[in-house]
Amino acid sequence: MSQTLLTNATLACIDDSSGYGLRENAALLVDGGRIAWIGSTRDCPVSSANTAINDVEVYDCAGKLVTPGLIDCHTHLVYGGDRADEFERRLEGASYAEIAANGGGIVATVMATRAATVEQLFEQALPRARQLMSEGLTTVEIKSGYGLDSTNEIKMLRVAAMIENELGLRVVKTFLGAHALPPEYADRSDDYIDLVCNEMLPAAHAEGLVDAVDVFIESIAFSVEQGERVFAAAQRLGLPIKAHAEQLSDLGGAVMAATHGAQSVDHIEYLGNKDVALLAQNDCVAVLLPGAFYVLREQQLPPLGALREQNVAIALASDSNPGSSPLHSLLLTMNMACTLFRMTPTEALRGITINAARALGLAQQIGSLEPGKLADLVVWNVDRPAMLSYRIGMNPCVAVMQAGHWRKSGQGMSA
Ligand code: DI6
Ligand code: FE
Repeated sequence: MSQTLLTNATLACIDDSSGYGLRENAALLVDGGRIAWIGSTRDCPVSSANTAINDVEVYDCAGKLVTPGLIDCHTHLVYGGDRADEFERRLEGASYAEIAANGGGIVATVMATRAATVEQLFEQALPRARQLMSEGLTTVEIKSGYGLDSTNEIKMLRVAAMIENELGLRVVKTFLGAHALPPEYADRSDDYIDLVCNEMLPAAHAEGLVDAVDVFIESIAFSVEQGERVFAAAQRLGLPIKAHAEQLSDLGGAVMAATHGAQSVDHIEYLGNKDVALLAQNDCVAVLLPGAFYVLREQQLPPLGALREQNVAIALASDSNPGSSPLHSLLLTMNMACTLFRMTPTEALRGITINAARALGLAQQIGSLEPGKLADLVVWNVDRPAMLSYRIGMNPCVAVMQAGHWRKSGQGMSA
């Protein structure tokens, strides 16, 4: 396999420090799909003069910023229909409860998802994935959770696998059967959890479609005890677990998930400062989702000070979904995290690279620029990382490499 050498780059390596890991006038050698060497351009092990001999493609980055490929570690990218009508009705004065009572809300998306074929769901999800990819996305997590029965949860996860094949994007598939109570189980939530544990999850797992298991623990969804039962079923199958927790109230879901070894707890606006230490002790990543906070016009801020004090890894994600976060941009997610949560641009970039990789259990492979890791990287037409969080509605992505292959030809780059 041929090698690729990037020269004259401003690398944000996102190394073990808490910073960007910046290296100016740097070079990076890719070999066999992985990063083989990083150093200064002056010390390159190969140069443009001997490319013919070494079969090396050389790209002169001319000072541009190079970051790891971006990772969206929490999305609901596959679903039928949309909820623009609800958005409109709410702005005309209808309450969320009225809309839900008339068959709206999450149940509306469940009905539209059940009614759609695999092909229709795929066609609808592709532009969403492509939009995220246009801003340097190389890995995305996609959850089920709008099927709420075996057939339809499996259908959603199949679509996630099809997206991976079609786009060459790395897709992590998460089973979220316990997202909401389907209407046919109204007032029988324990029976539904039995179905999730004994039928739906084992069936999806048997098809090889489950990389992790998530549960929505909230008064409008499932209790801590019900979440614990789903986690036990996941762990019997050897699957990693994670939770949507403390989004709207403090039920204790994040603490329960962390003490059971969850990879991440997501949302956590209502998590108390005193409970943050448990996340640290259990190496559990805090995934913050500013898109949902923005759309729902939430006031309760996540416990950022305590997360920093306890050195909890903080990841950021789009939570892309048709209801609470119809967001398809990690750059805007970073800006929202800075503006709404007062995260720093450094934390924001670490949140969609190394800490997102940790939230998916993939930090040995991706999330930073280090020799040995997969060569997932993005070339940006900016000179320093804060530009990515600071500007709104500007996409400076010029080239993306996924596992050593250029995805988009390098406009503005000299080869
Ligand atoms: N939390 C959310 O914000 C979304 N799901 C979840 O567990 C909402 C999903 C939707 O409204 O469709
Ligand atoms: Fe979510």
